[in-house]
Amino acid sequence: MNLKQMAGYEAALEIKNGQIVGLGTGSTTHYFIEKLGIRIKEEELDIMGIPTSYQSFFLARDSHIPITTLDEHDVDIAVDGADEVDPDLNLIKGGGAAHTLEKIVDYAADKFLVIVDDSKMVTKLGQTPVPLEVIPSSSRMVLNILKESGASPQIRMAQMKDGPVVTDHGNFVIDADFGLLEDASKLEKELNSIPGVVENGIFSNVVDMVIVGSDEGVKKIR
Ligand code: ABF
Repeated sequence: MNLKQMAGYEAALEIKNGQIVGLGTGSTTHYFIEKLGIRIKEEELDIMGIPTSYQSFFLARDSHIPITTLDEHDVDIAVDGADEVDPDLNLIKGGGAAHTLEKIVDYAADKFLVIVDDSKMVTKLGQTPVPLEVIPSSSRMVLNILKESGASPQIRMAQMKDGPVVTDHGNFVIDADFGLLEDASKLEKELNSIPGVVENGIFSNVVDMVIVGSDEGVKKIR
């Protein structure tokens, strides 16, 4: 079992019968969703999932997890991946371009559980750029504002470099390198005040537990 799989499978064991579960996006949550589907079938559990992307929607459907929406249900627990986790359990997310809906579902949950391998644990956020989902027509203005603030921003391009990455909501993603973040919570609020920014990938003061897969086994940090 690889480290992401260890974390994902352990998180699936945290889910209780009757819960409404936020289903995160990415390769680590892939294992979580897969295992949750197996548990629902084998233990005949009454659990429903709220996907955070088309990717997790399709995976949940293939895993036979009944699906619901935020319109119909509150979220008991959300399980999601991350690109960076700091010692205070603040996050950078959005490497998968799904952070807007992830943030809506994860922040709505009574309990938010993050699953990562130990390469994601950092002493300070900012080793990777901060992703911002932006309205396409605003992207030049947003780039200018970010540059003026001292960041190095760029529009995320698709792997074939033949066009920008487009989110599930039809928007672009700007990756803004701020260097190491001195005050992640402040930056999270400031970035969302730029016109055209839909949501940024800093998740501060919201995580209840991190499950880390490592060579020494699974660790739970609260
Ligand atoms: C999503 O997937 C993102 O918010 C985060 O950027 C990424 C984590 O990816 P992985 O689990 O594939 O490493 O949760």
